[in-house]
Amino acid sequence: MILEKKARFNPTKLASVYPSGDLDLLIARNAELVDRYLRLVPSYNGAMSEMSTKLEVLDDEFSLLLDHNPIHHLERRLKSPSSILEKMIRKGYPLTIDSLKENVHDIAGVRVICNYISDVYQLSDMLLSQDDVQLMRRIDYIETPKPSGYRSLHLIVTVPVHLSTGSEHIPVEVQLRTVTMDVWASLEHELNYKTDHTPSEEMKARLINCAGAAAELDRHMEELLQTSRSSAAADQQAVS
Ligand code: 0O2
Repeated sequence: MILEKKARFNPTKLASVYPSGDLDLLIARNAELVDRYLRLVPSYNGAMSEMSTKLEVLDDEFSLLLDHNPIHHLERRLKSPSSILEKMIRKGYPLTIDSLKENVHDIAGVRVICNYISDVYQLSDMLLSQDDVQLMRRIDYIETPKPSGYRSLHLIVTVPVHLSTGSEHIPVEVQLRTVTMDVWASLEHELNYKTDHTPSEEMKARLINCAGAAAELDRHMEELLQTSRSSAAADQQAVS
Protein backbone atom coordinates (compact mmCIF):
# COMPACT_ATOMS: atom_id res chain seq x y z
CA MET A 1 0.00 0.00 0.00
CA ILE A 2 1.40 3.41 -0.96
CA LEU A 3 0.19 6.51 0.87
CA GLU A 4 0.64 9.77 -1.04
CA LYS A 5 1.47 12.35 1.62
CA LYS A 6 0.91 16.06 1.19
CA ALA A 7 3.95 18.16 2.12
CA ARG A 8 2.85 20.24 5.11
CA PHE A 9 3.72 23.91 5.40
CA ASN A 10 5.13 24.78 8.81
CA PRO A 11 4.86 28.57 9.41
CA THR A 12 6.95 28.38 12.63
CA LYS A 13 9.83 26.69 10.80
CA LEU A 14 9.68 29.30 8.04
CA ALA A 15 9.53 32.22 10.50
CA SER A 16 12.67 30.89 12.22
CA VAL A 17 14.70 31.39 9.03
CA TYR A 18 12.70 34.13 7.29
CA PRO A 19 11.73 36.62 9.99
CA SER A 20 8.78 38.23 8.18
CA GLY A 21 7.33 34.70 7.83
CA ASP A 22 5.57 36.00 4.72
CA LEU A 23 5.40 32.97 2.43
CA ASP A 24 3.85 34.85 -0.51
CA LEU A 25 6.65 37.40 -0.43
CA LEU A 26 9.31 34.69 -0.23
CA ILE A 27 7.81 32.86 -3.22
CA ALA A 28 7.41 36.12 -5.20
CA ARG A 29 11.05 37.06 -4.57
CA ASN A 30 12.19 33.65 -5.77
CA ALA A 31 9.68 33.23 -8.58
CA GLU A 32 12.30 32.16 -11.11
CA LEU A 33 13.71 29.44 -8.86
CA VAL A 34 10.18 28.19 -8.05
CA ASP A 35 9.26 28.19 -11.73
CA ARG A 36 12.38 26.25 -12.70
CA TYR A 37 11.79 23.80 -9.84
CA LEU A 38 8.21 23.20 -11.03
CA ARG A 39 9.62 22.22 -14.43
CA LEU A 40 11.71 19.54 -12.70
CA VAL A 41 8.72 18.02 -10.90
CA PRO A 42 8.17 15.28 -13.55
CA SER A 43 11.77 14.06 -13.04
CA TYR A 44 11.40 13.92 -9.25
CA ASN A 45 7.98 12.28 -9.56
CA GLY A 46 9.53 9.72 -11.93
CA ALA A 47 12.32 8.95 -9.47
CA MET A 48 9.82 8.55 -6.63
CA SER A 49 7.69 6.12 -8.69
CA GLU A 50 10.77 4.20 -9.82
CA MET A 51 11.86 3.76 -6.20
CA SER A 52 8.37 2.75 -4.99
CA THR A 53 8.16 0.12 -7.73
CA LYS A 54 11.55 -1.32 -6.81
CA LEU A 55 10.43 -1.63 -3.18
CA GLU A 56 7.08 -3.19 -4.10
CA VAL A 57 8.83 -5.77 -6.29
CA LEU A 58 11.17 -6.69 -3.42
CA ASP A 59 8.21 -7.00 -1.04
CA ASP A 60 6.37 -9.28 -3.52
CA GLU A 61 9.42 -11.44 -3.98
CA PHE A 62 9.97 -11.79 -0.22
CA SER A 63 6.35 -12.73 0.16
CA LEU A 64 6.63 -15.48 -2.46
CA LEU A 65 10.00 -16.90 -1.47
CA LEU A 66 9.94 -16.48 2.30
CA ASP A 67 6.24 -16.19 3.05
CA HIS A 68 6.94 -12.87 4.76
CA ASN A 69 6.15 -9.27 3.82
CA PRO A 70 8.91 -6.98 5.07
CA ILE A 71 7.00 -3.82 4.14
CA HIS A 72 4.04 -2.75 6.23
CA HIS A 73 3.32 0.19 3.90
CA LEU A 74 5.02 2.89 1.84
CA GLU A 75 4.56 6.64 1.97
CA ARG A 76 5.86 9.16 -0.52
CA ARG A 77 5.86 12.88 -0.99
CA LEU A 78 7.46 15.66 -3.02
CA LYS A 79 8.82 18.58 -1.03
CA SER A 80 6.79 21.74 -1.58
CA PRO A 81 8.44 24.92 -2.97
CA SER A 82 7.96 26.59 0.44
CA SER A 83 9.75 23.85 2.38
CA ILE A 84 12.51 23.73 -0.26
CA LEU A 85 13.05 27.49 0.16
CA GLU A 86 12.93 27.18 3.96
CA LYS A 87 15.59 24.44 3.90
CA MET A 88 17.84 26.33 1.45
CA ILE A 89 17.73 29.48 3.59
CA ARG A 90 18.27 27.50 6.81
CA LYS A 91 21.30 25.74 5.36
CA GLY A 92 22.68 28.93 3.75
CA TYR A 93 22.54 27.56 0.19
CA PRO A 94 22.40 30.06 -2.69
CA LEU A 95 18.81 30.36 -3.92
CA THR A 96 19.46 29.18 -7.47
CA ILE A 97 18.36 26.16 -9.46
CA ASP A 98 21.94 24.81 -9.73
CA SER A 99 22.35 25.04 -5.97
CA LEU A 100 18.99 23.31 -5.46
CA LYS A 101 20.04 20.41 -7.72
CA GLU A 102 23.42 20.14 -6.05
CA ASN A 103 22.41 20.55 -2.41
CA VAL A 104 18.84 19.45 -1.83
CA HIS A 105 18.58 15.69 -2.10
CA ASP A 106 15.30 15.06 -0.31
CA ILE A 107 12.90 16.66 -2.82
CA ALA A 108 11.61 13.19 -3.69
CA GLY A 109 11.07 11.17 -0.52
CA VAL A 110 9.94 7.60 0.00
CA ARG A 111 9.32 6.28 3.50
CA VAL A 112 9.41 2.51 3.94
CA ILE A 113 7.60 1.31 7.03
CA CYS A 114 8.84 -2.19 7.81
CA ASN A 115 7.67 -4.77 10.30
CA TYR A 116 10.99 -5.71 11.92
CA ILE A 117 14.47 -4.17 12.26
CA SER A 118 15.98 -7.03 10.22
CA ASP A 119 13.57 -6.12 7.38
CA VAL A 120 14.98 -2.57 7.34
CA TYR A 121 18.57 -3.76 6.82
CA GLN A 122 17.68 -6.58 4.40
CA LEU A 123 15.67 -4.24 2.18
CA SER A 124 18.37 -1.60 2.28
CA ASP A 125 21.05 -4.17 1.26
CA MET A 126 18.90 -5.47 -1.58
CA LEU A 127 18.12 -2.00 -2.86
CA LEU A 128 21.76 -0.94 -2.77
CA SER A 129 22.86 -4.07 -4.62
CA GLN A 130 20.80 -3.07 -7.67
CA ASP A 131 22.98 -1.88 -10.59
CA ASP A 132 21.00 1.25 -11.33
CA VAL A 133 20.77 2.43 -7.70
CA GLN A 134 23.70 4.60 -6.66
CA LEU A 135 24.28 5.45 -3.03
CA MET A 136 25.12 9.09 -2.28
CA ARG A 137 24.75 9.02 1.50
CA ARG A 138 23.72 6.59 4.24
CA ILE A 139 22.89 7.71 7.78
CA ASP A 140 22.04 5.06 10.32
CA TYR A 141 19.93 6.75 12.98
CA ILE A 142 18.97 3.28 14.29
CA GLU A 143 22.51 2.46 15.34
CA THR A 144 23.09 6.07 16.44
CA PRO A 145 19.75 7.77 17.21
CA LYS A 146 19.44 11.56 16.90
CA PRO A 147 19.55 13.51 20.20
CA SER A 148 15.75 13.83 19.94
CA GLY A 149 15.46 10.01 20.11
CA TYR A 150 14.61 9.76 16.39
CA ARG A 151 15.51 6.42 14.78
CA SER A 152 15.43 5.45 11.08
CA LEU A 153 17.83 4.40 8.35
CA HIS A 154 18.24 7.19 5.79
CA LEU A 155 19.58 6.54 2.29
CA ILE A 156 20.09 9.15 -0.36
CA VAL A 157 20.29 7.29 -3.65
CA THR A 158 19.98 8.18 -7.31
CA VAL A 159 17.88 6.26 -9.81
CA PRO A 160 17.78 6.76 -13.58
CA VAL A 161 14.72 8.49 -14.99
CA HIS A 162 14.18 8.37 -18.75
CA LEU A 163 13.03 11.75 -20.06
CA SER A 164 12.42 13.05 -23.58
CA THR A 165 15.89 14.63 -23.44
CA GLY A 166 17.66 11.45 -22.29
CA SER A 167 18.18 9.71 -19.02
CA GLU A 168 19.10 11.47 -15.78
CA HIS A 169 20.12 10.21 -12.36
CA ILE A 170 17.72 11.81 -9.87
CA PRO A 171 18.18 11.71 -6.09
CA VAL A 172 15.57 10.21 -3.78
CA GLU A 173 15.65 10.14 0.01
CA VAL A 174 14.60 6.72 1.29
CA GLN A 175 13.76 6.58 4.99
CA LEU A 176 13.46 3.01 6.29
CA ARG A 177 12.00 2.41 9.74
CA THR A 178 9.90 -0.08 11.69
CA VAL A 179 6.22 0.44 12.52
CA THR A 180 7.30 1.24 16.09
CA MET A 181 9.83 3.86 14.97
CA ASP A 182 7.16 5.33 12.72
CA VAL A 183 4.63 5.64 15.54
CA TRP A 184 7.19 7.54 17.63
CA ALA A 185 8.32 9.80 14.75
CA SER A 186 4.74 10.62 13.68
CA LEU A 187 3.59 11.46 17.20
CA GLU A 188 6.72 13.43 18.05
CA HIS A 189 6.34 15.41 14.82
CA GLU A 190 2.66 15.97 15.55
CA LEU A 191 3.35 17.13 19.13
CA ASN A 192 6.14 19.51 18.14
CA TYR A 193 4.18 20.76 15.14
CA LYS A 194 0.99 21.35 17.09
CA THR A 195 2.51 23.02 20.12
CA ASP A 196 3.87 25.69 17.73
CA HIS A 197 6.72 26.57 20.08
CA THR A 198 10.01 25.04 21.15
CA PRO A 199 9.26 21.95 23.26
CA SER A 200 10.20 22.24 26.94
CA GLU A 201 13.18 20.29 28.33
CA GLU A 202 10.71 18.10 30.23
CA MET A 203 8.79 17.32 27.04
CA LYS A 204 12.05 16.48 25.23
CA ALA A 205 13.16 14.17 28.06
CA ARG A 206 9.80 12.37 28.06
CA LEU A 207 9.98 11.92 24.29
CA ILE A 208 13.51 10.48 24.61
CA ASN A 209 12.16 8.01 27.21
CA CYS A 210 9.38 7.00 24.82
CA ALA A 211 11.98 6.51 22.06
CA GLY A 212 13.92 4.19 24.41
CA ALA A 213 10.76 2.19 25.14
CA ALA A 214 10.05 1.95 21.40
CA ALA A 215 13.60 0.69 20.75
CA GLU A 216 13.13 -1.92 23.49
CA LEU A 217 9.87 -3.07 21.89
CA ASP A 218 11.60 -3.41 18.50
CA ARG A 219 14.35 -5.54 20.09
CA HIS A 220 11.78 -7.85 21.74
CA MET A 221 9.77 -8.22 18.53
CA GLU A 222 12.96 -9.04 16.59
CA GLU A 223 13.84 -11.72 19.17
CA LEU A 224 10.34 -13.19 18.84
CA LEU A 225 10.69 -13.26 15.05
CA GLN A 226 14.04 -15.05 15.20
CA THR A 227 12.71 -17.55 17.79
CA SER A 228 9.66 -18.27 15.67
CA ARG A 229 11.85 -18.75 12.56
CA SER A 230 14.15 -21.15 14.44
CA SER A 231 11.17 -23.19 15.68
CA ALA A 232 9.70 -23.34 12.18
CA ALA A 233 13.07 -24.49 10.76
CA ALA A 234 13.37 -27.17 13.50
CA ASP A 235 9.83 -28.42 12.77
CA GLN A 236 10.65 -28.56 9.06
CA GLN A 237 13.79 -30.58 9.76
CA ALA A 238 11.88 -32.99 11.98
CA VAL A 239 9.34 -33.64 9.19
CA SER A 240 11.95 -34.25 6.46
P1 0O2 B 1 9.79 16.03 5.87
O1 0O2 B 1 8.47 16.67 5.63
O2 0O2 B 1 9.68 14.72 6.62
O3 0O2 B 1 10.66 15.95 4.67
P2 0O2 B 1 17.60 18.66 7.70
O4 0O2 B 1 17.29 18.01 9.03
O5 0O2 B 1 16.50 18.51 6.69
O6 0O2 B 1 18.03 20.02 7.95
P3 0O2 B 1 19.09 16.55 6.63
O7 0O2 B 1 20.56 16.20 6.76
O8 0O2 B 1 18.47 16.38 5.28
O9 0O2 B 1 18.88 18.05 7.08
O10 0O2 B 1 18.23 15.87 7.68
P4 0O2 B 1 18.09 14.53 8.47
O11 0O2 B 1 18.00 14.95 9.89
O12 0O2 B 1 19.10 13.49 8.12
O13 0O2 B 1 16.67 14.03 7.96
C1 0O2 B 1 15.61 14.91 7.79
C2 0O2 B 1 14.29 14.17 7.82
O14 0O2 B 1 14.34 13.09 8.77
C3 0O2 B 1 13.18 15.08 8.31
O15 0O2 B 1 12.59 15.70 7.20
C4 0O2 B 1 12.22 14.11 8.99
O16 0O2 B 1 11.44 13.43 8.03
C5 0O2 B 1 13.18 13.10 9.60
N1 0O2 B 1 13.64 13.50 10.95
C6 0O2 B 1 14.89 13.86 11.30
N2 0O2 B 1 14.97 14.12 12.61
C7 0O2 B 1 13.75 13.94 13.12
C8 0O2 B 1 13.19 14.04 14.45
O17 0O2 B 1 13.86 14.37 15.43
N3 0O2 B 1 11.86 13.77 14.58
C9 0O2 B 1 11.09 13.38 13.52
N4 0O2 B 1 9.79 13.12 13.76
N5 0O2 B 1 11.57 13.28 12.27
C10 0O2 B 1 12.88 13.55 12.06
P5 0O2 B 1 11.99 17.17 7.26
O18 0O2 B 1 12.70 17.96 6.25
O19 0O2 B 1 11.98 17.67 8.67
O20 0O2 B 1 10.49 17.04 6.86
